Amino acid sequence: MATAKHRRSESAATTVALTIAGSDSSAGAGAQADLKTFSALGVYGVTAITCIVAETPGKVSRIQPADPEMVHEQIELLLKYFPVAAIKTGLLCNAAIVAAVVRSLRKLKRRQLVIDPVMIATSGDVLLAPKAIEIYERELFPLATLITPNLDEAARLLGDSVRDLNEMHRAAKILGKKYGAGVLLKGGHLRGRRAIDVLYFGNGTTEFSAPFVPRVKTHGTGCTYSAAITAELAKGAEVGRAIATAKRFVTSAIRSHFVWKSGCEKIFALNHSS
Ligand code: PXL
Repeated sequence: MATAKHRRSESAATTVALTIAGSDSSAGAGAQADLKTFSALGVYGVTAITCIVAETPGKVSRIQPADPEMVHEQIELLLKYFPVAAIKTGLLCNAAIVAAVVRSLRKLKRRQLVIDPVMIATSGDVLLAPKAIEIYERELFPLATLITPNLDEAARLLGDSVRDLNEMHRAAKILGKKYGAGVLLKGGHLRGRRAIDVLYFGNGTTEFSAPFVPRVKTHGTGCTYSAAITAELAKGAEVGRAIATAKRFVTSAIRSHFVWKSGCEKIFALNHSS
């Protein structure tokens, strides 16, 4: 007969997701946002930290990359000891770290991998060394289940701007075919009445739409969205369903945001527990 102690430990086993991301001191983006999102969606999160970012929601002050071997070791250890069901990457900082991540992920047989190609913060700060983008394109993107660029990142990858919904469909398809992966192109930055994203997956495109929440200076929405997709994939959802649930989650986190007064400014943060 199972003892109470045994029953407790068995029921505590839960779905695990891994984020490979930077640490954001203000905790609205990066690994902190990913962990809060995983928890809110009932998934246990583990982390491989790629860099430490000293920042407040409006301003990146300093970035210190981790040693690439240290990034590699965190990932290897976690994959060896935890039943990781899905993985996401966030800010990978430089070419050597992207290469270290590829080295670990390439050898996984079954892979649910969401890549948020973080290059530029919402504040406009450049977060990724240009040489790293080459390795992303050549080695990391082809391993992905889903890549989640925003319009600026898609423009950088295409070498051409993406200005409206029609162009978003076209761009998602071109990038998806180019990298052999699903692409969720996020249109939030188009600033219409609705925030519309376009998914290219399988052989066609689908739209995901939610009301645009105005007057919130968001920070960490991309991280939160891709973490929520990762959590849902980890729990077994298929890609379209995972995105629909994640879109509702991020919209609600924006709508129920926190705001503080800081000198003459306001600082905003997403509410991940909404
Ligand atoms: O939102 C992009 C982002 C991702 N990861 C980390 C960050 C930021 C933005 O500032 O600091 C660690």
